[in-house]
Amino acid sequence: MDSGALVGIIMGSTSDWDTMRHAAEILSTLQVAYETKVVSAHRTPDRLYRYATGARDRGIRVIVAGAGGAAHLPGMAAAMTELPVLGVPVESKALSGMDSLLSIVQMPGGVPVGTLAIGKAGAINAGLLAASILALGDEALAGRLAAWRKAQTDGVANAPE
Ligand code: RP5
Repeated sequence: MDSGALVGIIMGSTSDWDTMRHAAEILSTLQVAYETKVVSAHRTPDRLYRYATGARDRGIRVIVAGAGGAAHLPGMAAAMTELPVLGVPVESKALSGMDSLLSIVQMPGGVPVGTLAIGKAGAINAGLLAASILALGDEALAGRLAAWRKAQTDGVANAPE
């Protein structure tokens, strides 16, 4: 079934939403249809299998996957789909997200995950990258993305006060 979503935002736990909502917010701003799901590589492996293997047929074009700690979700999703997978390391309490980052970034050659920064900046940039990928085949979205970037540039002050 095609839900209409082009970006699948998945995360290992509801506790990741405070970070991953930033990816959702930028996609909303750019009028990109997305869906959000909690999909844990460790706690719900069957759900992950169904999600990753079915995403393309449901119309998903990019997966944004956020997880913390032993953050295997993005890599395992990438193992089961040829869709682009963007990984967001969620800032963990114990190791400040370094564990998440290293778990996501060190993929073996042949199974790519585009790994972003730890935390909010990574989630925002994953949303922007997903939009950039989709904009390659969508001129209207490319225009919205260019306008968003221009507004960001225009909003930078010349001096701190
Ligand atoms: C990971 O474990 C999740 O991605 C989350 O970042 C972390 C902690 O999960 P909870 O114990 O808060 O559910 O699987």
